[in-house]
Amino acid sequence: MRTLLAIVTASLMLLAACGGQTAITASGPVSVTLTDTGVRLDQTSVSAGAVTFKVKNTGTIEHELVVIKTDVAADKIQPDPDEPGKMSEAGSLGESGDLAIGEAKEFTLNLTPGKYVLMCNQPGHYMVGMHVAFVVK
Ligand SMILES: [Cu+2]
Repeated sequence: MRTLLAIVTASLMLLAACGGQTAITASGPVSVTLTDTGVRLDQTSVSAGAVTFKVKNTGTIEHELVVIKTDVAADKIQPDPDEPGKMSEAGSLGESGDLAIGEAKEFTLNLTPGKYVLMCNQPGHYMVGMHVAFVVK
């Protein structure tokens, strides 16, 4: 009886250990909500690897999501000298493409550890606040 109890206890501890490990490596999907003045995320950091972004435009005009790997702060991205109202997309790894009002799209990118900025680069949208910092560990 004592042996059986020991086996059960050991099994439970093993299960607990496995559960903990799964939680640490879990990554995404990241839910992204685009409003007319911001980019909202349900999580601001994920583990490196294939990361799926589920993007929804809840605003009243067309928006998009651009994923940029950069050490520049989210509110310090440089303007694009060739396109007034738009920002430099240097370091861009991918984007949703244009999303109509109410439209949802998802896309997956292979992300390496580092700092990222997620932004909307429709003319003028970055300036009103459509950008947010994101971290891949
Ligand atoms: Cu926008």
